[in-house]
Amino acid sequence: MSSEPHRRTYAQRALHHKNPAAKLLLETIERKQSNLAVSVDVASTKDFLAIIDVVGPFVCLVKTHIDIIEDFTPSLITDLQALSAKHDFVIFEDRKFADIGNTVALQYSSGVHKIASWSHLTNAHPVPGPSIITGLSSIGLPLGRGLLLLAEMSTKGSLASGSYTEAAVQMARAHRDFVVGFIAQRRMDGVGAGPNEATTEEDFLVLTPGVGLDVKGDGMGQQYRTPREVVLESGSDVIIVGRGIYGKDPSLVDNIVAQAKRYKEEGWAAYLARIEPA
Ligand code: S5P
Repeated sequence: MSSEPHRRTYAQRALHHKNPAAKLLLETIERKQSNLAVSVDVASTKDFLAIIDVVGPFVCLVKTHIDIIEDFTPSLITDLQALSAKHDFVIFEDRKFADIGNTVALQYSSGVHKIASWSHLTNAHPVPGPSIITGLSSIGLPLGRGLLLLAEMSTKGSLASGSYTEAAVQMARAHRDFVVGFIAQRRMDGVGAGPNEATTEEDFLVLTPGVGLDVKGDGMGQQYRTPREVVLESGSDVIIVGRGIYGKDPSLVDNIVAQAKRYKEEGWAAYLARIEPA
């Protein structure tokens, strides 16, 4: 078996992951043969639930921005959890926490959205330093949740590069029980490791946004690469697609299904090519 995580199958990697949320994601990817995550960035509860019900069969994960929803009520969460059970997908609230430990712990556990109570995965900017992980893990770890650090971003001119990215990976390495991987544009294996630091045992998940087959950007700084570039060439584990799937019109169900199938197939073909023996 290869020691490089991205040369192993999702199923092999699931066996060795101790964090329950990471394990669930890897198992779900394998079971559904899908490394596609859909990012559902719409403002109404009706569109939000309708899109998720339609794409559900094709995705391993649904990524939310719960604070975008204009008519939010707690029953939305019950409905989201029912869809997660019906279609077998993991939930990732893309909250991008970025404050001191005490504040993020409150933002994660409390307020209107109570994210920790329903989201298997969430993410944080490493900018405050390791205390952001301490704060979030005090809430999330007892619940079996997992955290992704934003080591890189998909946007033009992103400041998350070079030594910042290396420091993010070092922070993750020091908290492997709770930090299960990265939002990044490529694999982070060995990034920022000292010459004598053994990193062969680590298996961080890499989830990559900025994925599109038809356009290269959105006119607001977003940059798109294809599933093949992301999964095969850059070694990412999950492609995150938003407007590429529902963008034309959230009510065009046939088109959403067609796009979800298309991205699922592209993402899986790129993974199969990646794990092929050299
Ligand atoms: O670097 C990033 C990190 C994230 S989480 N770039 C991103 O685009 N995202 C998120 O992925 C972003 O907040 C949005 O929800 C999604 C991309 O959406 P799309 O419509 O451009 O595919």
